Amino acid sequence: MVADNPRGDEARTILRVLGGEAVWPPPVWVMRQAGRYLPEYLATRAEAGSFTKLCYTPALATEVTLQPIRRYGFDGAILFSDILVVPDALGAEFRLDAGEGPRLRPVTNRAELDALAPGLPLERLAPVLDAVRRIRAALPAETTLLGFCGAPWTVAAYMVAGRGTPEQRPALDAAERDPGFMRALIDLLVRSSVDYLCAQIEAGADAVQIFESHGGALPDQLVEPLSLGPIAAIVAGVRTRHPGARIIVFPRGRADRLADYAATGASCIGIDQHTDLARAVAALPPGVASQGNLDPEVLLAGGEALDRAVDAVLDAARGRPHVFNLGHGIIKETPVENVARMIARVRAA
Ligand code: 1CP
Repeated sequence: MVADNPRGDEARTILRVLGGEAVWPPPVWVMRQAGRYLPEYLATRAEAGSFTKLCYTPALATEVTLQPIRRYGFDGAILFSDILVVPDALGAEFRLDAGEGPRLRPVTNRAELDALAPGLPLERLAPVLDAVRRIRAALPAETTLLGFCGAPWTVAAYMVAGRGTPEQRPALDAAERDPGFMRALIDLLVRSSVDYLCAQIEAGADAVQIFESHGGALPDQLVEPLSLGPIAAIVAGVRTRHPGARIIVFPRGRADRLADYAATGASCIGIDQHTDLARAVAALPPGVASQGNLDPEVLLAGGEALDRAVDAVLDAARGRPHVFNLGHGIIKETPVENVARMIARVRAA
C-alpha cells in the first residue's frame, strides 16, 4: 500500500478520520503532547535557554516534536511552535520569560496596528517551515503531521492585551470602543493565517488545526463577526490553494455553537471537556469528524477514574469519525505513565 502511495495518506489514520471515515479504534494524539510533563522536553528546553529559541531553531523544534512520538507512538505529531509566532512575525515581539506567561508589544489602536507589517512576512517564519519539512521527513509514514495557527480572535486577544488575560477584557473593550480597528486587526490575522497555513501544508503538514481557545469569552452577538466569519474565511482561503485541505477547528468554550463551527467548512470539530460528547456529536453533520473531550484533570489523576473516562469518550464516539484527544492541553504535572495507560486503553477498544 505504502509503495503505491509514497505520501502514505492511506496509512495515516488521523487523515482518514478527517476525511469522514469512522476508523476504529480511533487514532490518538494529545494537545500540548510535546511539553512540560515530559522530562526529555524539559531537558531540551533547559539546553535551548528560551522558548522562542526552541520555536525558531529547526533542529530543536524537530526534536521536541518527535519526543512524544518516540515515547508513545501517537498517531499524530503536532508541530512544536506557538500561535504567537504570527504576531511576532508581524512585528509584535513575542517573548516568554521564565515563570511568566507570553508577552507581546500591545496593539490597541489603529496607529499601533499600522506599525505592523501589512501582511505576513513569511520569510520570518522560514525556520518554522524548515522544521515542518524536517519533521515530516523524520516521522513514520503512518503518523499524521499537524500544523496549526490560532484563530484570529484568540490571537487578537493576546495582541491587544500584550499578554494572556482571564476574560479577554482588553480585546472585548477594544471591539466595543473601536469596531473598525478590531475588524482591521482580525482581517490582517485572517490573511496572515491563510498564508501561514498554506505554507505549512506546502512544507509537509498533512492537516492543520485552528485553535479558538478563547472563543468562550465572546458574547453571543460577537461570535459570528469575530470568530465564525474569520474562521470560515481562513478555511475558504486555504482551500482555494489546497482544495482537499483537512482542517480541524477547536472552538473551546462554544458548545452552544458547534453546528455553526461545522458550517465554517471544518473537516473536524474539537470538543472541550465541559461539553457532553454524545450531545456534541449529535449536533455535527455526519461527515464532520469530532476530536477530543477527555478531561485533562482525569488524565492527571489516572487509575480507574481514567479508564472509565476513556471508555465514556469511546462509547460516545463509537461508529463515527473521531480523533481521540483531550478537551484541552495536557497538564504539566501529569505522570508520564498515565498517558501510556490512556493510549493502551484506546488501542484495545
Ligand atoms: O516550556 C514552556 O514553558 C512553554 C509553554 C508553552 C508550550 C509548550 C507555550 C507558551 N507554548 C507551547 C507550545 C504550544 N502552544 C503548542 C505546541 C504543540 C503541542 O504540543 O500542542 C501549541 C499548539 C500551542 C498553541 C497555543 N499557545 C495556544 C492554543 C492552545 C491552547 O492551549 O489553548 C495558546 C492559547 C497559546 C498561548 C500560550 N503560549 C504559551 C502559553 C503558556 C500560552 C497560554 C498563556 C495564557 O493564556 O496565559
